Amino acid sequence: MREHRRVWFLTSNKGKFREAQAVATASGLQLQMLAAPKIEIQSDNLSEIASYGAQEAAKRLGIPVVAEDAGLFIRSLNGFPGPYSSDVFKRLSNKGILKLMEGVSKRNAKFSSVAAFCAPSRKPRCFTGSVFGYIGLRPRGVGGFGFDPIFIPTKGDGRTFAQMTVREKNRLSHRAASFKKLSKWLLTVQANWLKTPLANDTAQNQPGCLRERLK
Ligand code: ITT
Repeated sequence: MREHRRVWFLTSNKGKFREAQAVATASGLQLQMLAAPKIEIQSDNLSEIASYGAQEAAKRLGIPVVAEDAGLFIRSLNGFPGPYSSDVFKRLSNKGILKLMEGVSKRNAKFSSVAAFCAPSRKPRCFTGSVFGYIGLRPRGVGGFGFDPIFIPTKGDGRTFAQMTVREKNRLSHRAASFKKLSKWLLTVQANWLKTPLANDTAQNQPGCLRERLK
């Protein structure tokens, strides 16, 4: 039965996948990366974005899928960039965020993650995780991805996420929290879905074919 404890995670973000995979593996669940961006709706709600992405992919692929939406919420910027984090990072990067924060002393921020699971013809199920911290004065570290070099978790030791290993970041992170909950739920409450033949066991469910069906 163990070999069926696997599920596809639809994401184009390798850093995200690495972190989620480490958490899921520790719980006994194997995540497989389906390297395509999730199908996104315009919304200011992470749960809506993650749910839609998972539901739409499960419908098109005919197999259970996990999708995640995450964002950085900066208090002094009224929660910006929040659900728009992906686009904002591409346009402004960390330098742009630090510029917006010039002269701002209250630098509190949080990362949130919503991991959504959806099986075909079912309603999606969401799991949330958050981590509180603050925005540093300059980028530090080369690990992780995205806003990691400027985010310092309150419960850490003063280092940014980018100065931590994946294991260290996973002790504190929003993503570790959401994927821990999702893995536990999948392996207990929804164990039946994991008994279905694995998506990549059949020819039409090789990653290349799955990606084609998402287009
Ligand atoms: P997929 O949609 O393909 O999963 P993505 O990178 O576009 O990948 P999101 O839509 O969830 O993922 O975008 C969230 C963005 O917020 C992400 O691209 C990063 O720039 C940032 N972000 C989210 N979680 C982060 C983390 O743990 N560390 C640093 N930046 C993070």
